[in-house]
Amino acid sequence: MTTADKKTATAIQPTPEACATCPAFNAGHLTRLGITITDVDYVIALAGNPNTGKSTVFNAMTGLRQHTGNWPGKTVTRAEGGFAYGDKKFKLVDLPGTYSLLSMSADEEVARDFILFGRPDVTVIVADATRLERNLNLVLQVLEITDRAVLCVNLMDEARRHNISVDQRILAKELGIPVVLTAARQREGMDALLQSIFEVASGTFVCRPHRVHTLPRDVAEALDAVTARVRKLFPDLPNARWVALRLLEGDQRMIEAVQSGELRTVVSNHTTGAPIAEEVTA
Ligand SMILES: Nc1nc2c(ncn2[C@@H]2O[C@H](COP(=O)(O)OP(=O)(O)OP(=O)(O)O)[C@@H](O)[C@H]2O)c(=O)[nH]1
Ligand SMILES: [Mg+2]
Repeated sequence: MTTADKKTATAIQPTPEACATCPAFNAGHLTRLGITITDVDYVIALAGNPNTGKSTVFNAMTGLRQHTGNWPGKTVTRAEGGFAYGDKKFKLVDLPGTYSLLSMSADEEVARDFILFGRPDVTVIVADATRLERNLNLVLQVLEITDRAVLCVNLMDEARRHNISVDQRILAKELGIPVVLTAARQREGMDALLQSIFEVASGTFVCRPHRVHTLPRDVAEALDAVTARVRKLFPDLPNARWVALRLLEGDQRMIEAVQSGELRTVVSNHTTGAPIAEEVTA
């Protein structure tokens, strides 16, 4: 570890007498690495609707001070920070809020492009427990494109205040991914969230995401054919099927990105880790 690393890393050490089931012991596994994101084992994306607490989770895990506040649209570029948990190092990517992977606004596109083309090892979807139904739209879209996701149902303190209860077990069973209930501002549930991220990233927990398979046969055949052509044009493209689906739907923005080759730039920006605007304060 370099001197700079030591400066940005803050660890909570477990006391020798702590037992493995108590929160103090579990918190001891987390080392906040701040802006130190070299030699990481896994990349974790923080996605979710605007104003659900993504940056609050990011700050709790990295020790950084990404801007938070009680209105949607605060995070407009992606921000990156690090933490260590167990024996692994993680890069955590805080994304702008987005309602849908089909959204068009510039900051939502930043989130969409990273989720689709950034090849995160785990996508954590942070949802608002008081607006769960609306938030599940993005969850289902993300589960269409990745096998490795965790649902973080945040703002549980607000939900309790409004007498809303969330059945974590049924939700996890129906979605096929780990579900963690949190109140990130109070750091409630952060240990369980870290544990789920670790398990999904390391393959200890294998997700079986809920997917809708109702395409008519002719549409499915057309989709296969277009997907094959997209793959041929852009061999490094993750989620070629999703892109093909957009093209078949006549998504003008995607048609232009394919025709102009912009899609290639988006993908190479993510695969080469091209520098992006930093928005974090150590
Ligand atoms: N009561 C409560 N408030 C929370 C919780 N988590 C975050 N907040 C607050 O909710 C507001 C939004 O939090 P942010 O972390 O900025 O949300 P975000 O998802 O990053 O927002 P965008 O970047 O705009 O998408 C802030 O005022 C936080 O302090 C929580 O668990 N309970
Ligand atoms: Mg934010």
